[in-house]
Amino acid sequence: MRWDLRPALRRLSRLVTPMTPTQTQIREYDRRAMDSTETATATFGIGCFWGPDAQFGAMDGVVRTRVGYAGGTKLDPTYHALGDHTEVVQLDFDPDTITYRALLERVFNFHNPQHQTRKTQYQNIVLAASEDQRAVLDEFLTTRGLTADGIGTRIEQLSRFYPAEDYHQKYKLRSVSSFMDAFEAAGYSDDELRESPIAAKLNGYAAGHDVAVAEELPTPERRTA
Ligand code: MHO
Repeated sequence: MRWDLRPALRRLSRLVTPMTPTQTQIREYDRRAMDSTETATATFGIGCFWGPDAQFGAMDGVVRTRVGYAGGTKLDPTYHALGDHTEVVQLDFDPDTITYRALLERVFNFHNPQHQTRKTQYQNIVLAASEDQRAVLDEFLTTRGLTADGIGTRIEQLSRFYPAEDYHQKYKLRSVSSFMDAFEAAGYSDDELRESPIAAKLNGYAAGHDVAVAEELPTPERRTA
């Protein structure tokens, strides 16, 4: 067996040269990102939403992410008064780069559909936003020998998505002060940070995932101070 040294080298190179985007790079990346009128949206829950927010945000074709509560009936849920809702992540994606089906493949690779968690907050759930998504979902399940009624994963229609509190959005990114400083310097509000395409990538990066943006920002402005 041969050892793959690349992950270790990547971690090492991050230690030596941590990526720190400038406020200009942040604004430029977001200005060039695909408009939200051109993206499609996918919503699902696979446990605590911090992880999938970072994991899916890192993926090519995923343009924006936000975490929130859905799947229940309680009006205006909050983290500490969740009612019957579940923690979910919502992705805006470029359907020409990544399909809804490809996202479903990831979702089903990241959880066991034969199992379900007792606690509603962390249940596995796929919330189809349209007839089209439901058709893709049913076809996808069929090819895996599964049916919507025969699995633990909840398969439902998306009714309402409530964005979670700011401190849950881009949770991993929030722990990297150099990133947060850069967004602050760029003048981003909490809402803008939540909806920021570069924030979705940096959140994935902060969580240790591979993100293409790390290579797309090769010309950091040299600090002259
Ligand atoms: N309280 C758990 C999960 C948080 S998640 C947003 C933790 O601290 O890991 O439900």
